[in-house]
Amino acid sequence: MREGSARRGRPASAGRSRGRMGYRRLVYTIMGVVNVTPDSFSDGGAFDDHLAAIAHARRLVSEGAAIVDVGGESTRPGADPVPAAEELARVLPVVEGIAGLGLPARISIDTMKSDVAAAAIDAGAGYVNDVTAFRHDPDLAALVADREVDCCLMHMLGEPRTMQDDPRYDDVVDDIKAFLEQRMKAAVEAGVREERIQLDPGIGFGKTLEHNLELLRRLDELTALGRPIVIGTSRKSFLGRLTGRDVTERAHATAATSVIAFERGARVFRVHDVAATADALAVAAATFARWPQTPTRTTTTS
Ligand code: HH2
Repeated sequence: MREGSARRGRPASAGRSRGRMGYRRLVYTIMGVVNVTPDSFSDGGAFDDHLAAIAHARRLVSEGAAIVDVGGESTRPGADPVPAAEELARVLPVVEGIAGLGLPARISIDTMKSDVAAAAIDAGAGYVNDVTAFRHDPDLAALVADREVDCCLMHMLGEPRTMQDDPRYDDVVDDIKAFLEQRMKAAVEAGVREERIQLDPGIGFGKTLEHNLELLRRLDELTALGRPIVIGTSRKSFLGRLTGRDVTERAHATAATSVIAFERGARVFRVHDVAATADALAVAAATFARWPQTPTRTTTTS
């Protein structure tokens, strides 16, 4: 997948079509989160009704998401694994429903299991977001290669149940960079084309507050890997520690980290609060990337 159009409400693919201005420069992509789980850390239970999840995806796209990331297994610290059949029962009707809407956005399946990813791809997903970077299920790499879909390989230290138990690194950025490089190499060896791969340092996945901040501060070092960097700070606990805010009140802090990450080279932003981050990135892109923004809608307050 290429990076998405900077224009709000436009999908990544909008950047590929020739319009009046010719090919648009591709600046960033917002990936909106659709969790179909009872226990996700910030929105667990909010969208476990399939119709509510589908409607939520529609709303995220109207707010500027070019990808919707559908997940059926929480990876919050301490989470227990979910059997594939249960995960499939959660996500498949939602992927089918979103695909049926014909939204101007791509569907991502957030899973570490090849059976779940295969069914989601059959139903219309074109992107596999694996928080284990193909370590949990090596068949997932071959599936991504065979089906010629895009993927995100993320860093996680350990596994969700234990990852926040005293995480340590020699140098958090160097260690994660080496990990991502090695996982990218493994994916390519399994047949995944390099241009299909995006990389994510895994904010909050086996990281202390200081690790997360160090990663944000030095994110530009990961761009040397030559692939788009995905960043997922949305509503995470380190933002709660910094602001004192409850999990559903972290949209502003998320937008702030998205701007920092954009300035340091991140190009895909996985967020729950799409509207807030879309506004923040519109301003950031105009400032840092000299990308003039024309809003696709205007709002007034009476
Ligand atoms: N974070 C979460 C889940 N998937 N994928 C990528 N690529 N990057 C991330 O940072 C990331 C991710 C955790 O957030 P959420 O889905 O809201 O929570 P939960 O795992 O509890 O469902």
